[in-house]
Formats: sequence, structure tokens, C-alpha cells
Amino acid sequence: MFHKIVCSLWLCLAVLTCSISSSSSNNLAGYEGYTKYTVQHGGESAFQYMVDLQTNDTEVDFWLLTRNMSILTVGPSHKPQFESRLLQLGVQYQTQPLMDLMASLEGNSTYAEDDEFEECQPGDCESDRSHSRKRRQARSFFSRYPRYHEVLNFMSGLAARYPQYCRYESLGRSNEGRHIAGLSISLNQRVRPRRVAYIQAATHGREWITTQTVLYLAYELLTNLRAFQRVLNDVELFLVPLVNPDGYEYTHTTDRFWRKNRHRFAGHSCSGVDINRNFGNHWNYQGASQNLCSEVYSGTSPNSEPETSAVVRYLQFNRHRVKLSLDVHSFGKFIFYPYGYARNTVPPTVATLRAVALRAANQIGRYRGTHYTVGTSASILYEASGSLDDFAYGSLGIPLSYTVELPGEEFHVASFDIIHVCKETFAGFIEFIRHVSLY
Ligand code: 0X9
Ligand code: ZN
Repeated sequence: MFHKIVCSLWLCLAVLTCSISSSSSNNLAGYEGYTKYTVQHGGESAFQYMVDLQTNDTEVDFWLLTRNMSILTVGPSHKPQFESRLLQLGVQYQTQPLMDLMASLEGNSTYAEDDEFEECQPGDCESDRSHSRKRRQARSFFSRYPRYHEVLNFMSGLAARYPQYCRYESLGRSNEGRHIAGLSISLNQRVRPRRVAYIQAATHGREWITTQTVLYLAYELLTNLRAFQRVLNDVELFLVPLVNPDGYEYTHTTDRFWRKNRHRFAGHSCSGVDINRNFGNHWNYQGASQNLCSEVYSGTSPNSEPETSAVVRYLQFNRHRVKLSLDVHSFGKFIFYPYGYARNTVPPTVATLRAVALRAANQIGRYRGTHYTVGTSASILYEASGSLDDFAYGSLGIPLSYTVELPGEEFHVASFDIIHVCKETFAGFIEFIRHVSLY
């Protein structure tokens, strides 16, 4: 008996220690000696070299790759070879030890009290204690990065608080069995609006800020619904803030820079498929790889991933109603319209796509002057096929289809800045949604 009690105590202790260490585990382990490079490559040949590295070299991790410059990380063993190649190419570059950067970001992350967050004005809304407590909770929610379960709690909390206007549902489950959760928002959940504005985020696990902007959109709309009645007239908003919940969790527990999903392949040490190369439009044509160690591994076939097929199932089922598809990524301050799979392929409605994107960019800029660049990702970044934007527009005929790359110098937006990115992006989202009613 005594033996049994001691054993179960030990078991409890072991489980407790395990859960403590996993919740506070180091998501930067293994990155000692890594270097961050910022490379200025004006010429075409250096750019092509970078594109080739992104697709084929599994030792180099691109955070951003545009035609003029790139930001990437390289491990210590690969560094000498990489630097001698940069010298041959004659390009300028700056370096920073990755761990120094991450340490400086943590120092940046303390929450600064911000009285700009729209508190109730006197007489504007109920001034009871619970209201201001909810406001405070929301304010603290948008000053850090929530875990998967917190995202789901936040979403189901909104649905419980606003049942008339908001419904919480699951589109399916991820590779590791997590819910791909969605929120439907409309003026009356009992009447099906004719049009849908679909917005998703965190296709890439490490792009944490994207989830926050979509949750903020839901929060801000639901708490001020009266102000947005015209925008939501006959429009249902469908929000999926965490398309890649496994990748997102993995960036919190194990590897801060994980991009793909967490598909494991028997007999292989590498894992994960890039969900944004797995959609069935020009699948695996360019800027994608069949090497499963690649950051842009496109999977075994179009739609092979449960995360991709959950999104496709929803969009296909609602294809006649969905007029806007926004895929929110980070970083770079870009709004991309199709096509991204090849340069010089012009969609028939390019004028409209561009005009709406410019208006959204303009609205974002009004908050604090953030400047977005608008164009196709194939001409501003690189050619990459199998992404949601091309699939939604080219395969499903969704007229307004975009990829938004939020601001940041790296994947970590400082805690005090999260709310500001949320607010400026909100203005852009609303502008996009406003155009849905024209279809
Ligand atoms: O490469 C991507 O998937 C996106 N950029 S990110 O840095 N967030 O990974 C851009 C996708 C743009 N769309 C297409 N290429 N179709
Ligand atoms: Zn991304």
C-alpha cells in the first residue's frame, strides 16, 4: 500500500515536472551559433542564386526574400561556404548572431501601458465593472502571443457572449488532431448572408502576429457591431485565425522558427509540409520543392494535408458565396494579388484587384503611416505556386483574393506593438470587406 502511494506520488511529480518544463521549454534550443544575414542583392544573378537557395538548400532559412534584399539565417557549419559565395556574388550584407537578436527582442517585449486602447467614453457604453474588466482582459490579450488553447478559448468565449452574431465551429482537424477553428460573424446568425468574406492566418507557424490581427478583427467587430452594420450588410465574415495549429504550437514549445505543418513521414528525420505550397493550383510548378527537408516542401500531392483540405472543403462548399479570400502572413508590409505562381501572368481583373488593394493599403497607412507595397508576389518576391491566393482566384473564381504580409523586421512583433499592428490592419480588413458587398 505504502509502496503504491509513494509510486503514485512520484508519478504525479514526474508528470508535473514534465508539464512545467514543457510549458516553459526553450524554443530556441539548437540555434546557438546561428547567424542572421541581411543581404542587399541588386542584380538579377544574385537574386536568382537566393531563389535557388530558398527552394533547394535546406541549410538556409529565408525569413524574407524580395528582388532587392533578403533576410535569412544560416547555421554555424554552413557559414564559411555561404559567406564565400556572397563574396563571389559581390553583394553587400550585414550579420547578427541570432541569439543576440532574440535576447534583444525579449527585452523589447514588456507591455507598455497604453491609454490609446479605445476605452469607453463617458455615456458611450455601460460603465459597469464587468465591462471594464472585459476591456482590461482584451487589452492584455493583445499584448502577448496566446497558445493554441487560449486562441480557442478566446474564440468560443466570443461566440458564447454574442450568440446572435457569432458562431464557433471546427473545419476539421490538423495532422496532430488539433481543431482548425473558425468563427462566423454576421448580423443575424439565423439568416444566411449572400456573401462571405473569408480571412485566415498562421498558415506558417512562426508568423504569430497574424493570428492576433484576425482575433482582434473579431473582437472589435463584435464589441462595436452597431458601427459596422453597413459593412456587414448581407455579408458573413468567416475567420480562421490558426490554419496551422500544430506548427504554431511547435514554435512555442520547440522551434521558434518552424514554418510548415507537423506531418511526420515514417523513416524520415525531416517533417512538415508547407501548407502554402500544397493548394491545387499549379501545384509544385515553381518555388516549391519535393525534398521533404525543404522549407517549401509541397507535400505528396495537391491537398495532401488535412489543414489544406479543411480550408479547401470550406471554400469549395461556399464557393458561390465567398467573394473575398485573405491569407494573412508576416512579414514585409505587402499586399499581393494573383498570380504568384509565375511572373508576367496577369489575371483578367487585375485593375480591380489592384485598386482594392491600394485602397486597403491606404486605410492601413492612416493609423500611423505604415507603408504597404502592392503587387504580385511573383514580381515583388519570387515565383511560388500552390498558395491559397492563386487557388482561391484561379481555381475557385473568388474575385478578391490576396495575401497580406504584415509589418515586422522579423517574426517577433514586440508586445507593446501588437495592438498597433492589430489596429492598423483592422482598417485594411474593413476596407477589403467593404468591397465584398459590390459582388
Ligand atoms: O512564400 C509564401 O508562402 C508567402 N510569403 S511568406 O514569407 N509568409 O512565406 C507569400 C505567398 C505569396 N503568394 C504566392 N506566391 N502565390
Ligand atoms: Zn507566411
